[in-house]
Amino acid sequence: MPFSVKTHIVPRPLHLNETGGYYAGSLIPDERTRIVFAPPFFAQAQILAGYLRNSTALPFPLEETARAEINVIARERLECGDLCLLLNRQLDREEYKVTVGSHGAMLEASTPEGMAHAVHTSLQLFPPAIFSPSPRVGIPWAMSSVEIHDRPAHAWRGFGLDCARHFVPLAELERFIDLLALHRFNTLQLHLTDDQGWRIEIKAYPKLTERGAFRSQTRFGHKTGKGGFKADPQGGFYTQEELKGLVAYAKDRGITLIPEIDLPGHATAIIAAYPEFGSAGSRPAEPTGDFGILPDVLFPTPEVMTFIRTVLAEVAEIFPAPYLHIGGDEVLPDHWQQDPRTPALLQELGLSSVQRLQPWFTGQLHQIAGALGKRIIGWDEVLAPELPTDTILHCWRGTRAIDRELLRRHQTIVAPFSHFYFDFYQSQNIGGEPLAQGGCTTLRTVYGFDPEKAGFDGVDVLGIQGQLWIEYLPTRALRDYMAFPRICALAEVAWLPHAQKEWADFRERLSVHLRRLTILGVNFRAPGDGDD
Ligand code: TNX
Repeated sequence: MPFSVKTHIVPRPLHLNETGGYYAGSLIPDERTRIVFAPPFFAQAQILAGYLRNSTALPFPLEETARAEINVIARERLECGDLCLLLNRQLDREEYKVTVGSHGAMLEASTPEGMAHAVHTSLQLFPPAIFSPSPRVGIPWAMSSVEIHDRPAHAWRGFGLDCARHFVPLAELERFIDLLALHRFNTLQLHLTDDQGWRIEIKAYPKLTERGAFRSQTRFGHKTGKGGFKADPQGGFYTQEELKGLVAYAKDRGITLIPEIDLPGHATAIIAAYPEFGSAGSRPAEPTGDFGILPDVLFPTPEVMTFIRTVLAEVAEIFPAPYLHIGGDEVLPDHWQQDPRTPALLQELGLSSVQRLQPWFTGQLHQIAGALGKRIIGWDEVLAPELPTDTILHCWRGTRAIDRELLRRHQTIVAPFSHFYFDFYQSQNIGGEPLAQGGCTTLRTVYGFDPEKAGFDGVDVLGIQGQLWIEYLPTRALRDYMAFPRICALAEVAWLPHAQKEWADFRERLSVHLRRLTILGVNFRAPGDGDD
């Protein structure tokens, strides 16, 4: 028996017609089934073949077709029993179609990004075991017959991963990209620097990683609770070559990597490496193993501005995305206030108070990034009357904390902690849960997010983003547990128009989807009955 004739795709495609099912014309691949691809889609054909070969042990030879355009070869190819990845120039960048019948499967897109979505949706038309990394026997490898025509509601479907509080190994980043691609996200923001570690090689400033990437101790438990510090020598960083490889890996899967260099606060690791860049009061011996908001902040001397210009130029070389995320969150003015150089600096810059220093700083970052051909993204604390209007705001505190009039001047990424921070508990019943940041954001809370009700009506919303901060998540297993299945719900919030979401339908599809995640080795939290 086939596992099901119903499809269980997450996130749900916008238009899906279940035209048959296993007995009514599904595609049953065999030794002769080929993956035929139009030239732009070689990478996506390889990704598809990789999954299919691993689990089925069938050969799935790749064959490039010279006649790439859908209208020339579609029908003829479909009759061959092949899986065909074809160019359809009529579709938008992320729009795609999938048509499956007993005589073949046709995937259509106009760009590699669109084709990546077509591939990841198509894989979900097979039994969940298709995601097995090793051959499985006794599975009916049928692909459900469907007609899908799909496109996302939001242009920016992002996820922000903290790689600074702990070092996240490169292989885990690749796997995380695979999982985001499976859920048709298109953006991964890497939080590469913070008080606890600097994770990106910068050739002009080698001490950033020699000293700034390693620490000797880490807090256990919450600051407010019993806890304390334990000896915990750890750290690590990514070389520029590794990151360039990761950019290419993500691109083939339809995902753009956005680097975040958090400035001018969250700077303990920088100041540990280069003490002369700090303000009065900041002399950390190493990146901190503590969490929370720390007072270490850069002091904008000419040397520091040169440092920032050089760092951002190296970063911009690695990441081709048109954006640089410059952080800007949680900057305490205390050390600026205490620094004897501050009064002269304020006078020189014509600033009325130390409070105007961060807006001035953001303006400098805007200029530096602009000269590199990039737009800046900043956390919502950078919002100020003098903020250049092409700055993208990354709203994490919710619109109540923000001046709505000012917000309307900017393109915005919607990322409120109340719904999209996956370091929060996912159950009211925290007794059985691993230590988390606090708060509670259940699967249902994530799924129910409505941008209009959250105060983003009238705001130029670019899209949606979730975040995983990893202060309390030192292992991959814990990171999986907090990220999944909330990422599945987030994916659907980002992909479908709000009115098209249906909680009961999502939960039903999710039950099958969780079998896929199990086979992929994801340590997700099994959703409970009562608390989600
Ligand atoms: C706030 S969100 C932060 C992070 C923390 C997070 C913990 C933001 C811009 N700053 O540095 O990790 O809260 O939930």
